[in-house]
Amino acid sequence: MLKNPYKNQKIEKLKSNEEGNDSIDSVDTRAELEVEKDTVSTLSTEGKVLPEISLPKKVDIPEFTQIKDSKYKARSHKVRLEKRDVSEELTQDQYHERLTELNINAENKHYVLFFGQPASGKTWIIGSILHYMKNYLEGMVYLDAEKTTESEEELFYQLQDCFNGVIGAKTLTSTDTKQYFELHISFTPRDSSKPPMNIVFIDASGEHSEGGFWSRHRVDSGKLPNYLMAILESKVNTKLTFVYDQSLQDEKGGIPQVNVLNAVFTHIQNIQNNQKKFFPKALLLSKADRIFTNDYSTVERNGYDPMNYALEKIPAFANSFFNESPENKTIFYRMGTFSSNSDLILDFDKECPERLFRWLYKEGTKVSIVNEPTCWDKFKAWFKGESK
Ligand SMILES: Nc1nc2c(ncn2[C@@H]2O[C@H](COP(=O)(O)OP(=O)(O)OP(=O)(O)O)[C@@H](O)[C@H]2O)c(=O)[nH]1
Ligand SMILES: [Mg+2]
Repeated sequence: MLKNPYKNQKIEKLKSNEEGNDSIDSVDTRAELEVEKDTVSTLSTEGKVLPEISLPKKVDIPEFTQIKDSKYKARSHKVRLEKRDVSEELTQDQYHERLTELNINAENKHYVLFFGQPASGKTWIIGSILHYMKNYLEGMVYLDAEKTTESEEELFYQLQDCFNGVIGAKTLTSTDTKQYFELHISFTPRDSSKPPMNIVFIDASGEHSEGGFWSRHRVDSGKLPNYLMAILESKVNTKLTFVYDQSLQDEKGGIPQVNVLNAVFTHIQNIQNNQKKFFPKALLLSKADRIFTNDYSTVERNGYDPMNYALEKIPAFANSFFNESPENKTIFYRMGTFSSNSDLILDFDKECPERLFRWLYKEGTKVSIVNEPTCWDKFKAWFKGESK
């Protein structure tokens, strides 16, 4: 049998390397060890003498120094988180760490947070905008797997399956109170004159919005969870959406929807005042297909204007919301036709997801994704008798 004169030497080196390294390094080292084991066992099981094999090349000593150098680490062995566990609040150190991490390259990060009661439609709204981006937007859109946990990747494909009408797609369930999802989406417009945008959709459970409302019967209530606070207090660009679903009945003994929105809005005001900053905001009147079928008379009475509708339905929230800034937006948010039998979208309607995306892009990059006609274009159009 062919003897490997460097075998023990190499295993010793690898072992010491493994002891002194962090988990990612250890994975790399283990992978390297397995390669070594394979090679040796193949040789020994065959039991042949193969003089031509140039073994010294395979176990070349300089390889060890390469393993130590991070430049040469195999990227495919990077360990991914299974999920972002928020069953417990971040400790002071974790919070600090998280803030620091968020603040790196903060000006190029665009976070979008969705607040609203459980079952108000937050996850589906995220799904609809992702479906719009993937299928209709002119540009390259992908989930940045490097920054994504396994359960986020799963949710991303699950959402797409729902909107693509995949038969047997896993049904979307209420967002777990013990975890939250960050969907890191990279968008590069086809029009190279428009800036690319890295946009992160935060899907948190409605219970975490509810937690913002103080109640003597709920332990630790009256504050937002600190994993969300870290985003709000960091320097990343953050846009906020408040989701109101008129079809949800306030439960007896539960927190009325308008109180949840109000409580979150108040926390946001405190952060804005403390840090002298302003978050762009939108109020999404969700499940607008239901609004139009079940509450049409109110819509009609308010001249089909979502702002007037909100002022009539939830004045305690809407009044402050619209008086805070004329830039605060609202929309009757619909995404298509839903089956009345199951959680199935029969026809996708891109209008609202498109409007939401355009607003997010404009707020984030200060550039409109659509080319607005210039005065000259308008003049030419007028001259040709076209209306622009
Ligand atoms: N008709 C109709 N139903 C919708 C619409 N959007 C969501 N739904 C339904 O509303 C239910 C709740 O939606 P989710 O997106 O899971 O609600 P959520 O706000 O994420 O809830 P939590 O994760 O519990 O906080 C789902 O069963 C959806 O099918 C809509 O635009 N129209
Ligand atoms: Mg959800």
